[in-house]
Amino acid sequence: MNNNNSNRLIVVTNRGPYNITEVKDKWKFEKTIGGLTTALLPVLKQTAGLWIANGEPPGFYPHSSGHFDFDLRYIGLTPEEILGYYFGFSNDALWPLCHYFLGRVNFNREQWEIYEKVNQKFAEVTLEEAKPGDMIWIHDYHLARVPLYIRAMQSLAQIALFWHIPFPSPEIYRVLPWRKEILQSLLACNVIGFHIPEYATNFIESTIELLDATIEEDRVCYNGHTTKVIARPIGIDYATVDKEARSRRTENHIRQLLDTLRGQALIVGVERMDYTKGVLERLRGMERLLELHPEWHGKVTLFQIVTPSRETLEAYRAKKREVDEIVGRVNGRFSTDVWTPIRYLYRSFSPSQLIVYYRAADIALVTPLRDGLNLVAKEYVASRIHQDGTLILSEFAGVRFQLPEALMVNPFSVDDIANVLQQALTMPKEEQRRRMQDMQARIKLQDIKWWAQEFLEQMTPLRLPA
Ligand code: GDG
Repeated sequence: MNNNNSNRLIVVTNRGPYNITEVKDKWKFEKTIGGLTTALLPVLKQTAGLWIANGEPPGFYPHSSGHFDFDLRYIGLTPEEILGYYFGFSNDALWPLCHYFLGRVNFNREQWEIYEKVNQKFAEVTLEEAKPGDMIWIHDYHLARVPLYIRAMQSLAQIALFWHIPFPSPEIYRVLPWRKEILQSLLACNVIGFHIPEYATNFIESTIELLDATIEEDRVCYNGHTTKVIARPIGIDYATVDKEARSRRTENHIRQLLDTLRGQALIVGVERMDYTKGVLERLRGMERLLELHPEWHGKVTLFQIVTPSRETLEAYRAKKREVDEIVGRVNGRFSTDVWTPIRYLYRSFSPSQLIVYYRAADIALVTPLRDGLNLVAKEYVASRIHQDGTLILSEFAGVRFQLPEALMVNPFSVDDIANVLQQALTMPKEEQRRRMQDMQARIKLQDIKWWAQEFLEQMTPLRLPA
């Protein structure tokens, strides 16, 4: 429980920042993987607040335990709850819907009811911890019903929510059977944030169309309450990435990696295994490049890192099988005694290992079919300490607005991917530098601290320490 008198930041997320296990009577804390953890850890460290999430073992882990600089409370959910709320309604309904994959959407009333129950549980735990004046910052589509439950129990609560994935156009959104319930809850927030103006506009238009809400400047008015809607793309911890990219350890690992390539150009792709990330299409694009440009045979390698994700869902297991198959096909077609065009790494890496790949790669191929923002693109840019290298970026990633100097590609077009790869492989260093410098300047300025500050400023006098 919080005995501190000052107002504090309470972050509420589905997944916690650490996997906690007991090893020889001692707690072992292992960082979890994903965009949200990467982004929020530095914010929580700075504000010394409280992080509430689903996690095991349930309980309260005070910052005084010395493991981290903030308090942590884990809610233990049952396997049935996780199945219905997380794998079910969150990732088999909302996730595909918001990423415009209507064919993959699976609506199920039982899962919705479990989602409701779990969201209510999150709200109750949050109010057990929150004191008047604390700022409650909820994250993402897993917890869309939490604001309404909190508001019903605590009418003066300060509630913000950041939606990390796309908010689809009203035409897509209104397919959702519980479209009104989700919107009504989001409008119980004081502030709701999206990465880019397009998602904010989609949200506002949906509230007008489905709830008859009214708009006053950047606020949506509904049911006697107003909600401020803002668009701020999440940032990365630029300084930390930059420092790691310059370290001697990174330098040594890059040398070892490049030795294995003997002067070949290196392309890198990094993502969770997810059908939205366009890995399959990208591998086909690589295949097309090798068909169209035999001059690159033996001279270019794609390192495709894929982190296992949501393996309980058949859609994710099926995607992995397809990726395995195409890697085998392309390598079977083009490999020689001394060259393998695609090196496919299906496992997790540490952040510093990822930075080695970013720094070593001449090209980053970031081609999601739809992505809320995309942090990998930013991490690649931040790692380029010599200000060279080329970022190839999907037209359907939210981050395109912050990185317009990237080479844009239509990830659905295999030919476009091949052509843009050819353009990147032949881009003069001077042009690479011009583009990279501009991107770095923006990503450095609009880093994670900037994002958190911009968001928190909308709420209370709560500020990050300088
Ligand atoms: C959601 C939205 C939005 C990846 N593999 C490993 C690893 N990662 C890290 C990357 C990056 C993060 O995970 C992935 O972030 P993305 O933004 O690319 O994608 P999502 O996980 O889908 O994130 C997305 C984000 O939320 C933030 O709002 O940008 O649009 O979908 O940081 O480096 N990290 C480690 N090992 C790996 O193997 N340690």
